[in-house]
Amino acid sequence: MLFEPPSSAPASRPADVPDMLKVLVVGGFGVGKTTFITTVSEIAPAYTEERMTQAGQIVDRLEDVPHKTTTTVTTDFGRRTVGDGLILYLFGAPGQQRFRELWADTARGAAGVLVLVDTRRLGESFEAFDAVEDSNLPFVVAVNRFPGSEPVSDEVLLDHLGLPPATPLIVCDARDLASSLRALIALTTHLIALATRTSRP
Ligand SMILES: Nc1nc2c(ncn2[C@@H]2O[C@H](COP(=O)(O)OP(=O)(O)OP(=O)(O)O)[C@@H](O)[C@H]2O)c(=O)[nH]1
Ligand SMILES: [Mg+2]
Repeated sequence: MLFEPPSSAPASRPADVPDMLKVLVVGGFGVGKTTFITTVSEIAPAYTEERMTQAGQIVDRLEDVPHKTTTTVTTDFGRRTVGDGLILYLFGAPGQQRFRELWADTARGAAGVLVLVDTRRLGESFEAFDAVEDSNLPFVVAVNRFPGSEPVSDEVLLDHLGLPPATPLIVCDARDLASSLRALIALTTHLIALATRTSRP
């Protein structure tokens, strides 16, 4: 793993890092965004799930997520406290191009992004990465492992995604609390490291 975050709390925050941050959880169709926010949220999450219709099958391919019957149509919302009282407000946003108009509003004020990817369907992540890169927000890539996904090295994965080799990357299981918290801690540790670097005289 290229990026090995601490297993528990993020390092203590510099004074100029606020005690609450807005973070985005984004990714392609069915990659596990709603599952992730449901797993980590300490409040009842807010959802915008709608039943999928046959018309949607043209754009949202169900082969790899055959039990899926609903999809997020705007945002999921949850909250998680990590480390020394750092509150993360989590916004789960669809990555597909057709939701792009929502993106500016969803991303406003965000400190960083956790981008979930399914290695069986990397192509479906590209639109989400385009949106994240346009926003210039710092991000960590979280590989959400699904059954049948072939093991792939970090280097190859980042290369396929067209990302620099130093991009922070972590593996998680969005259904598992400890694993998902690790991914959130990876993101906050990354954000704190960036803030520390930029605030250094
Ligand atoms: N095996 C496995 N299945 C998962 C994991 N995360 C989510 N799933 C399953 O994948 C399916 C899709 O998960 P969602 O959380 O709805 O994905 P999403 O990204 O919110 O989907 P959209 O909002 O429709 O784009 C569900 O059936 C989940 O139970 C995971 O880490 N491992
Ligand atoms: Mg969803």
